Amino acid sequence: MEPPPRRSPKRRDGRVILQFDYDCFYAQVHENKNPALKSKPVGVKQKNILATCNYSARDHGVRKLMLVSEARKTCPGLVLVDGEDLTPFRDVSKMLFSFFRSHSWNGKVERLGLDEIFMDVTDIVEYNMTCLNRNSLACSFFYLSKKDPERGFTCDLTAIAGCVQGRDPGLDVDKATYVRLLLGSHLARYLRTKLEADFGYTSTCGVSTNKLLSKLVGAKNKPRNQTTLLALEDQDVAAFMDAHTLRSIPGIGFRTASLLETYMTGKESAADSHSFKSTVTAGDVRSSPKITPGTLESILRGPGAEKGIGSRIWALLHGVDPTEVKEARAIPSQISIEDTYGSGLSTIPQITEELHKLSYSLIRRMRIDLLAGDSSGNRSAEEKRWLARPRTLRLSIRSWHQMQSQSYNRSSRSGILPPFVFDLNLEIEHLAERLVVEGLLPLLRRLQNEKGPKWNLQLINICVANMVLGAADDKPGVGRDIANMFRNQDEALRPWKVLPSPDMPENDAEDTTSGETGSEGEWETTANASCPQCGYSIPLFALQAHLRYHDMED
Ligand code: DCP
Ligand code: MG
Ligand code: MG
Repeated sequence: MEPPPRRSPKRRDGRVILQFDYDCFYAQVHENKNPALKSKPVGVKQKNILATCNYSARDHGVRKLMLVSEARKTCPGLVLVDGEDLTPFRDVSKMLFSFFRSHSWNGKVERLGLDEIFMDVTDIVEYNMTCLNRNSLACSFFYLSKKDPERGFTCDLTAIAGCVQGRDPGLDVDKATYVRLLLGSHLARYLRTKLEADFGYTSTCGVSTNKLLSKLVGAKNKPRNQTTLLALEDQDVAAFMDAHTLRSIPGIGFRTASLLETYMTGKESAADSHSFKSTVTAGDVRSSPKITPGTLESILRGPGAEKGIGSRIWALLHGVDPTEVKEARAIPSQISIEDTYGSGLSTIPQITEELHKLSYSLIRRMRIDLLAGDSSGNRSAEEKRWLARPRTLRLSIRSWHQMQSQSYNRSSRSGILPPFVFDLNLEIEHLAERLVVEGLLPLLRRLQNEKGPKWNLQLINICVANMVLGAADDKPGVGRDIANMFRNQDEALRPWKVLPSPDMPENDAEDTTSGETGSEGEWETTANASCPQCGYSIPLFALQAHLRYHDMED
């Protein structure tokens, strides 16, 4: 019988993909709010762990996800700021996403989590290839618009901008892949510099021909830097990939890595992702004669495994990733607002008050995200239009006894969103009050049947979903208004732009989770739980913040 094929998968290197990752993101959000922090080592705390820390703290040996107690010992001068309330991180993330989106021609700008952006800039780069002046590369002009020849920047195209990984064969303007990456590197530098100048955020970027390679290479030089992968031939890509351990390859999760490592070494690997130390490299697996796409398929087969996983992993090991950068969705699929309550909410007046605050934020957010209007804000209420109207209102809660029984699923109830919330002639304050009485309290009562008479709410999330595009509104205008909506979002979120706000204390008043409360001790259990979403083993006290991080990724 024929041996199964071990052919290298086919590479497509016609694209230019940029991957941006903001440096120590949560820490930068705090630093921009309070610039005095910039010169100090800063750790962002969620309960007893550090979600992240700035680079000054990293220079002192502090690491992401370190226990606060350990970080304090490592760096006694560490300034701790609270990271429980994700709202500011989400708002900044959205504002920066709009910045990248506004520079895209093809709309292919994808946000991964809160601090990563993929951008497919192939079309911009190809247009600029047609405009290259080979005789004066050192003073080239990079066009950012086809229509407006003055929109762009000057750059020196005799060399790649930033760091280079791989083998640089030197400039050859006839090598299309090289020229594409060269142009991509200058565009990346321009965008990073502008992001920093306009919004105060530093970032790191990877430049390559697919999402996998740009993400991997971007991590090579951090922070405030960028790296272009020059791997123009199959063997160059293989050489780059080979050094990576399996678990460090995006797209190879804990389950896949652990099954492959067991197969390769013959030893059982750790049962949970936290204690799993990846030692087998992509090169070990790729060059093993017993590995083919077929064998990978049978090793990785099992409950929940996707069909074709063998070929997909085989491709990843070779640095091949055909997945597209998804086009940015103009209309969000849902809008949700939540808060957590460290000491628990137990009475109906307390809960009603919080529901009122959340409803106010939700309606405000709906008006920012879903309303079309001109960016000058001159339109009257009658002239504004809803680009989409959500149909469903959902109330979700998490309460104490759920945490103790280690059942982390939220309880939620949904109903029809009362149409009065779309009334633009009424004040948000008034609409929020009605929404509590007519929409949310009835949903809460339905949840009470399940919970029994006593409340102890740790988290409330209210959400509108099930968007119906411009149904009752002026449909032909919707497409045109989407561009305006992006601008409106930028305007509305501008308050987050690098302005120190002396009247906003470090522990934001809206953040009800940071107070020292009677129930605090109950968080300080040493038990670990496994995250139901990613399998990551995490101390119980940190699980709530970790779950909220996943919620943000949606
Ligand atoms: N985050 C979190 N919990 C995790 C991972 C991340 O809360 N398990 C949050 C905190 C980070 C942000 O997400 O600030 C972005 O994650 P990154 O891994 O990109 O880390 P940073 O941006 O903080 O640092 P780096 O400079 O290494 O990118
Ligand atoms: Mg980051
Ligand atoms: Mg990141």
